[in-house]
Amino acid sequence: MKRLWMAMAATAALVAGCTEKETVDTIDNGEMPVEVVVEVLTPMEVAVNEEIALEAKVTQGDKAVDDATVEFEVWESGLRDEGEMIEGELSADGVYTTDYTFEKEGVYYMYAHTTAGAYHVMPKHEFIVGNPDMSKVLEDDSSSSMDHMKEDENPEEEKSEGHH
Ligand SMILES: [Cu+2]
Repeated sequence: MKRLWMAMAATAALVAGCTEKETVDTIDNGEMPVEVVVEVLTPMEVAVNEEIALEAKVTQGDKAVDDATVEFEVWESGLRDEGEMIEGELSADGVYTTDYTFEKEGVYYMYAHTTAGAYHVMPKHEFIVGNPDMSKVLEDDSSSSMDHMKEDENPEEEKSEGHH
């Protein structure tokens, strides 16, 4: 079981889904738009009952993006319906932050829903909070879709994320 979680953790930081808007940019200007990249800076292993910073850095090419909107969606594995959505504030060049405290040990997931211009990018991140009993962690079957997006047309793609 532990090994499975480690494998999942390795893929968790990768960018997932939500690419439908990117095509908008290619119309008319004839050049390939520069991709927006969102990197979650918060470590995967965090302490329980300790205030930490949820943090993501937004760049486009070699430029920091300071006018993006970053919403951190955080939920305990298997309990996405009970998750919360917190907007990050610009705290440094291209870096969006909010304080957060995990009050219970467990495995958690986060999407850093990031909108920058015509782009929507939402990297997924996994947290191991404290020392959870892995045998009691619920499986997380949430997809990369959310209500502001259409359903994933290709659910298989999400499962294989990280294997390219
Ligand atoms: Cu999103």
